[in-house]
Amino acid sequence: MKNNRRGLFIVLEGLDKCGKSTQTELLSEALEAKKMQFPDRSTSMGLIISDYLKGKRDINDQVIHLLFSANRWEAKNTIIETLNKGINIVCDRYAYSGVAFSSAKGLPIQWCKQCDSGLPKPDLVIYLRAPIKQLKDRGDFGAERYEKQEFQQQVQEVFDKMAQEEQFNIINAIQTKEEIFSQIMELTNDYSQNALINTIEQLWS
Ligand code: DGP
Repeated sequence: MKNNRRGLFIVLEGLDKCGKSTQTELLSEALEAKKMQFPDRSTSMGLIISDYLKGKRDINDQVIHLLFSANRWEAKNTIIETLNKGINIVCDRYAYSGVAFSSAKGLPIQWCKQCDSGLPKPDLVIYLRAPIKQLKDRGDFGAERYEKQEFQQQVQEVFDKMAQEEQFNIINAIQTKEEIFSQIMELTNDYSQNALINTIEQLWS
């Protein structure tokens, strides 16, 4: 999937503990892709976001959304340059998480989208979907600010709505990691063989 065309930009989305990170790891290895993750907690903005998520500091809803968004904007050039070098990107969360989590807190969807409007648009968005009832017992669910069953239910409603509007590819996240991965590979191969991969489009603009 390298040749002389630009790389593919693939985003994995879903609720906390849905298995995105494992699948991002597997897919980026399979595609020899650059692995990315938002929030990127390694930048100075990412460190503030991380403290917020861990409950070490409080920040109002609009300000934290703008920080999450800025954390994506600071990666814009890296995304474009990587794709233009013919390298694929597999990304754990992107602007769709911004809309789902911030609008579940009551911020207007349009306002949330506007902050990320103009970022590079992914070629494929894969939504790992599972009922929160089946995710809440995984790992250390509850360790971070948003990991509460009722809140995640609201986040899921926004993801489900966006899945239709934005043509997400939905995969049932209640399967073995091998089953999920094989479905992700099938989607990716299909897209890579059949889609016209032209210039990088802009998100929501
Ligand atoms: P993790 O993917 O485990 O690093 O967790 C990141 C958390 O932050 C997760 O609960 C989703 C949430 N999140 C990601 N992007 C945004 C955003 O733009 N706005 C808000 N409010 N939350 C976000």
